Amino acid sequence: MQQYGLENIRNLVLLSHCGAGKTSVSEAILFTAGAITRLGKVNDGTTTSDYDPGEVKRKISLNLAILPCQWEGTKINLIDTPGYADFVAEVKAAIRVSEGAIIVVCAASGVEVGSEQVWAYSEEANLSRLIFVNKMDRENADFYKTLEQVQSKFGTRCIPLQLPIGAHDDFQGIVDLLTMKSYIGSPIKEAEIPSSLQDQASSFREKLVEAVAEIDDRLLEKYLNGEEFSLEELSDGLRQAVVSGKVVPVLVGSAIQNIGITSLLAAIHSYLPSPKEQEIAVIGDSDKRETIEPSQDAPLAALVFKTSADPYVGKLTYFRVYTGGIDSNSQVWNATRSGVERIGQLFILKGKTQEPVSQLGAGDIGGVAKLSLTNTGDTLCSQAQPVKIVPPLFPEPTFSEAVYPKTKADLDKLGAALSRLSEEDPTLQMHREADTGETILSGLGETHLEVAAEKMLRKLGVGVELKTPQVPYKETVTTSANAEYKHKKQTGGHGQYGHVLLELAPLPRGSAPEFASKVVGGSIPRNYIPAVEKGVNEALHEGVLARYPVVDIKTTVYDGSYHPVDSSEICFKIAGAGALKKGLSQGQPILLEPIMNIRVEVPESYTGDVIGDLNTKRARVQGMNPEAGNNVIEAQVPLAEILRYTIDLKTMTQGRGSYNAEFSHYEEVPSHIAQKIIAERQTKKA
Ligand SMILES: Nc1nc2c(ncn2[C@@H]2O[C@H](COP(=O)(O)OP(=O)(O)O)[C@@H](O)[C@H]2O)c(=O)[nH]1
Ligand SMILES: [Mg+2]
Repeated sequence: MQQYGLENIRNLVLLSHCGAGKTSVSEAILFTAGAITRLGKVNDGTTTSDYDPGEVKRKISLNLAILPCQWEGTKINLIDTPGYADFVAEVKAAIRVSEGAIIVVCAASGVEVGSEQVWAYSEEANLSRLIFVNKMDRENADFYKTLEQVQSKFGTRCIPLQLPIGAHDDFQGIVDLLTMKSYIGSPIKEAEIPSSLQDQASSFREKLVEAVAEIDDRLLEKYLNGEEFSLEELSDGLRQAVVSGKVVPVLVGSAIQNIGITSLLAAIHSYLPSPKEQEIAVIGDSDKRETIEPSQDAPLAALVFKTSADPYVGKLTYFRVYTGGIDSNSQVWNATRSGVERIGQLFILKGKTQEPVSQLGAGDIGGVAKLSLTNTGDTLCSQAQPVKIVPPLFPEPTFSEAVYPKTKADLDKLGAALSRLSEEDPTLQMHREADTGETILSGLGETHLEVAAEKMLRKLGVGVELKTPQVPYKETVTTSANAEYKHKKQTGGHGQYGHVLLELAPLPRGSAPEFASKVVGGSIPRNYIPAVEKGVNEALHEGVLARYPVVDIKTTVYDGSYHPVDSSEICFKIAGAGALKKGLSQGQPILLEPIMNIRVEVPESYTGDVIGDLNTKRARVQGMNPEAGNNVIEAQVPLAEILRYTIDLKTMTQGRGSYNAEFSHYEEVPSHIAQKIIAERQTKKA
């Protein structure tokens, strides 16, 4: 197995809106580099990247995929990512372990919202970038219109390195503005620039040269003196400009026709940085951000960026080595969890296949099966020199559904299956809602949870149905009330007797339940009072309106009577519960609902729509503040109104909005809505 030096590796992520062609471009790159012998197609489910049955079925990527290939002695680890926003965790993880990115833009659809989003992520992560304008063979493809969009949305540092020759049915190849040659067809043939394109090529080359000249004083001086750059000077200057992020070259081609891909590979190899050129962000003492230098000779530091349940090897851990190396069948230190981890066989990952290797060196990406301690985000290192690499940051789940197992067998396996899933996907979380008894699965959207449910069935054999979660309504009383209940039975032999008088009083919202005894003169013997309390507490679990738990209430037992022979604890428990139910009915009961504090962040232009929509959801808007180019709207809104807000907001803002919500307090449900809820509960019970 050949080990690559740090400077002979490229880790790069493919990013774009869903459908721009990331998976097709990565397939074409693998094919062109000779890593695969057949060019697969997304529509046939035959690509190296989209191998998961869920991906084949939907014809979209759901997971990141590691796709290594070699080009001129350099190992290129492509990381294909999903474009669909529900799977952004995969994008975040891939970005974290890459030095460079290819932003794929469709020549017909232009820059779509998903591409703006991932552009912002790559900006945040400071990735060196290339833009690939794909699908030049498509009917409405327009390179220059797309370029205008690219420059207006991503800035004028996006400068063409190539121009297309022809378009649509007649797309033939590209003009390279550095070499000033044409590269036609697939397999590629070098030719002169067509005469019709010569003027355009010269003028675009001039812009490129000017941008490169600005990268360093020596070049600038030469440029200002009107001297020509050599090809080497240009190429070195461009590399410097791309690595530092000052220039983002725009390339063009067609993944489906495999045109422009050789030049794309060459650009990846020539212009994108190697792991040697990126400092490693680590977490120092007292959580301070620090950096360390990439090095092959230093002790091991590797970051785990993904964990998956592989159908053949089981739990599969994806890691990127930053310093040193890692060996098969060794021991490493997990600095995040402070424990020793046993490493078995190491693999190079290539889509769904794993190729065993004995060692992986700094800069490279690999996998290992069946780690016991380690999870996504952890750092593996040497115990003598522990380090913690900054892990990927994942968004918090915002969309929840209740999970109902289909059969008794499914129920038994549910807990284990859900924890496997959330281990695999950091944006999936589950919890049991004590108030409703439901198991709640939370993620980033409807498709995300749907895919999780499918995965649970396919990989773990657990069938579930997903439903909108129940709202944990509660009940309380609004006035004080006195109630009496006598439990008395005479059924031959020993009778039953318990008699209780209670006073119920409302407490402020959010109070702890209170119980007191004011019984005097032993009308109820002291040893029966706990039984009364137990009866009351059990009865509080189900109110009289709609069987929701009763809260914010003080119960005082103040009188009663007993029978020396027939009374027992159970009799007083029954009497306590009975008196409480009666008291609740007399206390003008109401229904309470959870109110959430919601914080919605949207671009300025959507503010009106979002506030209008919040108003239809019974929200009280409390503030609006501009923040980092967006508007932040703060409001209080009933939980019942925002159970599917993730989807509503996505539709309203084309995915540009985000929000989070947390519980604030309980409030009375307006009576016309309460009536509906009560009626629904009654029909459900019937
Ligand atoms: N005409 C044409 N179609 C393409 C090209 N690249 C991708 N496609 C199609 O566009 C769709 C989405 O491609 P895919 O690679 O899955 O995009 P991704 O979501 O960015 O990974 C598929 O139907 C592809 O066949 C291209 O260069 N030309
Ligand atoms: Mg894809």
